[in-house]
Amino acid sequence: GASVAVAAVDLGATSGRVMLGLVEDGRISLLPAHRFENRLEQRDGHLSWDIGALWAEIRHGLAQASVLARDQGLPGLSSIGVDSWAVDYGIVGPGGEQAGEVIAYRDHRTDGVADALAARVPRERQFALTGIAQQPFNTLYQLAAEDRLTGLPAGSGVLLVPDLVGLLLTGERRTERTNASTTGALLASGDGWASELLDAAGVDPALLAPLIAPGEQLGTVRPGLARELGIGEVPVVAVGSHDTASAVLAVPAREEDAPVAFISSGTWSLIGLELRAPVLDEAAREAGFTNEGGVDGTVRFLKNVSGMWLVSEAIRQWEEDGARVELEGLLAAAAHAPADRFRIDPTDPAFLAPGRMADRVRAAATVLSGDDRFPSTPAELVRCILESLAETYRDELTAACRLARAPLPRRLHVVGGGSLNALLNQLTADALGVEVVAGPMEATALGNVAVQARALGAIGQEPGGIRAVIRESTELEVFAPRG
Ligand code: LFR
Repeated sequence: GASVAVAAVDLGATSGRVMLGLVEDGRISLLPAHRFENRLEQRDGHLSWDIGALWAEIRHGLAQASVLARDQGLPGLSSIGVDSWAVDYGIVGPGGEQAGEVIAYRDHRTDGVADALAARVPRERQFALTGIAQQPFNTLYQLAAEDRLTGLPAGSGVLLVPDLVGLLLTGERRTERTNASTTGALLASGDGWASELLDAAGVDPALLAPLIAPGEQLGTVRPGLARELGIGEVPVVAVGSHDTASAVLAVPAREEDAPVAFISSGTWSLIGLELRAPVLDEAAREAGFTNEGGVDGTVRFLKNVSGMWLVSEAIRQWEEDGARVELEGLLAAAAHAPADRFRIDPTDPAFLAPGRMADRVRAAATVLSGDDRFPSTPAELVRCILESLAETYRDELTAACRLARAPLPRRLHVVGGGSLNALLNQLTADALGVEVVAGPMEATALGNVAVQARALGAIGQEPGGIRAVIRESTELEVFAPRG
C-alpha cells in the first residue's frame, strides 16, 4: 500500500479542486476527490470571489479525499495543504470572522493607485526594496485602495486567500512566504515587510499575520470541523501557497538544468527562470519582470503574460452570444487557420478586466499579412492569440536570460493546464528554437502534495529530491523546434 495520503486544496481563478495525493516508493499519484467551478461576480459593487461557496466545496472535497484514502486501505489523511492564485485577501475580525467580500484582483478599484503610490515612494525604490513588478493588482495597491481598513476593531487582520482557508481550517493566522512575496510589500530578502511601503499605503503592519514557510505546520484541523468532515484532527502544513510557487516546484527539471526555464500555463502564463537570487537592477524593473519567492528560498524571475485567460474569456463571449464552443474543437480549427496574419500584445494590461474579450482582441489585432483587416472567425482569433503568445514567450524568455546574465536554456518546461495545448507548445518551440517539454499538467497539485510529503518524511530533504519524485511520477511530451 501507499505510505502516505495527503489532500491538496488548489484554487484557481476558474476552477478549484481537492486532490488526494498518494506517495509511495518515490512516486506521487493524484486522485481527484472533488472539482468545482470558481468565477468572478459583482458583489457589493466590486468584482469579487464567493469565498463562502468555495469554503463549502473545500469542506466537501476534504471529506471525499478522506473517504478515497480509506478506500486505498490507508487510515485517512496524513495532512492538508492549500494553495490559490496570488495577491487577493480577506479581512477578518478579532474572532476570525470574515468582514466583507474578498475583492478580486481584476476589479477596477486599483485603477491609478500604483501611480498615486509612486508619487510617495518612487517606482525605482519600490522595486529595489521588494523586487516585485508593479502590476496594478498587487496586494499593496489593493490595500492602498481599500476603504474598509479604518475603524476595524483591535485584533482584526488581513489574510491572503490560502491563509484565509488555513484560518478556517485551524483557527491559526499566518502569512505564507511565497504568496507574501506577491503582495509587493515583502522585502526581496524575505526577511519581513517593507514598512516604508505599508506606511505609504496606509496599512497598519499589525494587520498582517506572522510569516510561515512551506513545510512548516500551520496547525491542526479544528476539532468540530474534523468531526463534521470525518477526517480527524490532521495537521495543516504550509505549502507553496502561491499556486505558481507550487507549480514551478513541480517542473521536472534536473539539477544540472539550472537555471530552469519554465512557463506555468493556466489562466496566466508565467514565463521566466528559477534563480538563487533576485535580479534587482533597474533594467529588470523597466522590462516588467518580477522576483517572486519560491519554495526553499528559490526566486522566480518572471513576466506575467495573459495566457489562456484571453481564450477562455473569448469563449465566454461567444457563449453569451448563443454559440456553442468547446476548446478542443476550437484549437483543432486554429491549427488549420492561416498562419501569421494578426498579432496582439498579451502583456498589455488592457486585457486584464473581464468582458467581451473576442471583441477586444479583434479591435487590438494588428495586421501582419493578408487582405483581412481583422480576425473574423473564432479559429482565426484563437490562432492570433496563440501565435502572439508564442512570440511573446520568445521575447520574454530572451529578455529574462539577458537580464539574469544567463545563457538561453536548451529546453523550456511548460507545466499546468495550458501544457495540454499542443498547438501552442509547437508554436513556442518553433519561435524559440528550443525544445519544449510539456507536463505535468497537474503541476500545482503535485507541488502542493510534494511539500507535504517531504514534511512527513515520505520524500527526502536532499536538493532536487522533490523534482526527482515528480520525474518518476509523470509522462512528458517533447516538442522539437521545426525548420
Ligand atoms: C496564477 C497567479 C499568478 C498571479 C495571478 C494573480 O494563478 O497566481 O501567479 O500573478 O494569478 O494572482
